[in-house]
Amino acid sequence: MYKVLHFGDTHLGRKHPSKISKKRVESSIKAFRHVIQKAIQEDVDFVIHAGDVFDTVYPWHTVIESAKKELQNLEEAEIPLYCIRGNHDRSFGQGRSLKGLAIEHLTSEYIHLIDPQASEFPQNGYIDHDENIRVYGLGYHASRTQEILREFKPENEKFNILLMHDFVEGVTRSYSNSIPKADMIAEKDLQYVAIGHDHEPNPEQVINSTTFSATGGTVDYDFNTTNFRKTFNILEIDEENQNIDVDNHKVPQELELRKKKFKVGHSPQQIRNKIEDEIQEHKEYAYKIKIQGEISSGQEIQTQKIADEVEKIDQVVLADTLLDVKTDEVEMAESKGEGFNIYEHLEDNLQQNKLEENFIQMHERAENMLSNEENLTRSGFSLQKQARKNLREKIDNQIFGDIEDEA
Ligand SMILES: [Mn+2]
Repeated sequence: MYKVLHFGDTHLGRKHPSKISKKRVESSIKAFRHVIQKAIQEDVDFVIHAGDVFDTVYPWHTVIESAKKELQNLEEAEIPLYCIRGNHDRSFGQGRSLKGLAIEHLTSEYIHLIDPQASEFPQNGYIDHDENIRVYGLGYHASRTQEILREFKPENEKFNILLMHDFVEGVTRSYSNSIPKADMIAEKDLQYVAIGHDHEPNPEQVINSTTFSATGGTVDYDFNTTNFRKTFNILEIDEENQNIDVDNHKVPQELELRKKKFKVGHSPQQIRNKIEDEIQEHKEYAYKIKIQGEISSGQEIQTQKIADEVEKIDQVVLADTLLDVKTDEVEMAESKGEGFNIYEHLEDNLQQNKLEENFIQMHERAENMLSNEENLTRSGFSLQKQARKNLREKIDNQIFGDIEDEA
């Protein structure tokens, strides 16, 4: 029997939103600490991390130091960690060679970065934990992942675990046809597939005797629109009968984003009182306050005063006020603080005609492409020609239907 801890998408050093970057960075480290401490308490045999250890290849140097400190506790408990490179753990240097940076600072005999090039998988893509368990690791390889996995065939008598970092159709959310499919992976002789990349956790699934699990992240990534659970798994593996018990646990958050709606007419003080009533002592909060309703023309709502009043509460580190009000003449939507928010704009304006979901997906797709440095020009700010073309085609498809299928 083996006990294993599986987590991922820890995004250490995540700074967004910049107004509370320090709090956010601390919160990413606290979540990481919580999970590592659990591994030690539970005395697991080893830990697996499914990618995006760091949020960026250049985090604050204190972030790398903190990560090392937490991992040193793991090392002292003699618990090995097997991890892979997520899309946030990668960067490309001259000649398109892969550079490691932040993640490569994590060197110790107990930390194993399984990091094969696409062409090296599976030969250099695994580590034998011992004579019973083999851990395959495939980092983020963008559109190549599906093809790499199609060719892959584990040939051994061991209990095989695969760490991967991508969406998987049939298990996670999916935005494209080029992502690997769970059914295809389930044809291989794999017992457990640990999936990173999707920050929304998905309950484990057994397909053709392969257990798939995507735990999601340990911190709130976008800190704006989504509110996914933050989780990790503790696995109990019976390697002889190839049986796995998956126990999903919550990662507590000491910094929480809350959204709250108020009707027009509440005073800043009233809003503050309402919020004060619901906060807990040992936590910190960022509040997004939406004021909704109808106002007569000329009537003003003091968004900044509301934010200021709410920020007077000790545990509130950030408050933003958004207006969603109607007047007789024009519809207004004004935001204070961080400025224009595309998700909220889409949410507010597209609900009625059901385009909302489509537009959010398009935006997410563009954002995903922009977060992959392979798609970017030298400057690192804009998409290369080919990537632009791909994006345009995909968006065309989304708007006008799948043209290829009709041909
Ligand atoms: Mn991620």
